[in-house]
Amino acid sequence: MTGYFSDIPKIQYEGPESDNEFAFRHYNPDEVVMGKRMEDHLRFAVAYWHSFAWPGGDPFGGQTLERPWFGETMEHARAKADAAFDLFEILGAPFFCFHDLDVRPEGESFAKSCANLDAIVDIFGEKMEATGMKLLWGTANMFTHRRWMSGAATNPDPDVFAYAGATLKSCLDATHKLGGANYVMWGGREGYETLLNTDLTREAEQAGRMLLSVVDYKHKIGFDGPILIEPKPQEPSKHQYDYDVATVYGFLKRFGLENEVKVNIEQGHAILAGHSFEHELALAASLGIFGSIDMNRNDYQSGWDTDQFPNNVPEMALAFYEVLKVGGYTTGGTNFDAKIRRQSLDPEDLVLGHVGGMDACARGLKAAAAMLEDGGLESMRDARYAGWEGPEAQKMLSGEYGLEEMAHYVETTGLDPQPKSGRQERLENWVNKFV
Ligand code: XLS
Ligand code: NI
Ligand code: NI
Repeated sequence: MTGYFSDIPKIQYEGPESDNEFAFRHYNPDEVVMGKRMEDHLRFAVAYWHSFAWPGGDPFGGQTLERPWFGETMEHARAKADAAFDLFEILGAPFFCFHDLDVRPEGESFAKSCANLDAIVDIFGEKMEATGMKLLWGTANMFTHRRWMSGAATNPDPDVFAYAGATLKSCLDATHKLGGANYVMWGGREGYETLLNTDLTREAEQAGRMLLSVVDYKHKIGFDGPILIEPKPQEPSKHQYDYDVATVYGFLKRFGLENEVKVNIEQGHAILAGHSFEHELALAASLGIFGSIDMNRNDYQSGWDTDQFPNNVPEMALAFYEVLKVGGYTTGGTNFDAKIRRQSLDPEDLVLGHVGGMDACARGLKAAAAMLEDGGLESMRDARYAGWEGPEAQKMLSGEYGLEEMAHYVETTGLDPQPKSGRQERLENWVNKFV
């Protein structure tokens, strides 16, 4: 331990009865759930930006958090890396995620910025080797600096498009070098404030072209993790192009990338889009594009992306139910794209935010596994669709019966469909047995 977290012990599992706040009550990495260790199910990741780079600002005030590694020099960046790996060790989270801007100071030129990134990547490499930490994903910050104010790939200025391409290359290289399991692209400022100055058709073509180039380059360097797009409906732009899972899928189809690119689904973004989290997970699974999760909620009253640690176990249970149903993560994981509140000043707050989130996920996972093992929900759902096994139903599905054949079938049999209960309350009660 290098200092900042030195008073905080490594967090161990002590069971649900423990009174120790610096212990897990539910997350027990070695416990086997549905044939797999919890650690391998959940694949927790710590997000570098919120935990180490965020100063605690909001639209009404600046920095509240004081960290010895805050500053724009390489020395600060190295101190930040030391603190980050200390926190990873305390938590026993096996993965982390970062943007280029989180980990290195911006240089005076693009080349200097890249050199700074390379130097930090070397340090990460050594620390990962020494600790066994892994990179869940890397990504490029193409939204903070003023050059990105009108978008990156969707910018009206081709010079910014070029700068975005160069930035993506540097971050893909860094992610590849560190053995990253995925590469994430959240839309950042790919969207618009007003249609009055925006050409939707061009901007979509630009975004598609850039994504094709990313996929090309990924294959060229032999990066075998998936590219993940992270949907979000608004913020920072009034309208974000990657609105939700369905919109992203349509975009991928349009450019023939639906087998190359998957999604990173963030709980809070799902809610902002007017969906439930489990809806977005289930839809991605059904479309074959489920990749990974950003496990951070919003405040339900405030209506913006507050990026809080998860603490609602029934919500986690329904989410992990969808994850288990699709067979669990492959390359993905549970990234806490979450920040503590701006009044949470102490190193303990940062640790305990993660501990609580990990425990909420673990409880949710266990409940989800119990629900799946019981099988009640699946059999009740199957029963609801059982009629489709019949021979006429099969003919309608296969297309053998068109409208005329259906009319003939209804007329000759005198068919008179009787409504059946959707049983929602019974199903909700059933779920409540497990959470
Ligand atoms: C912002 C996004 C961002 C991505 C990474 O709302 O969640 O943090 O996860 O660029
Ligand atoms: Ni996110
Ligand atoms: Ni977000």
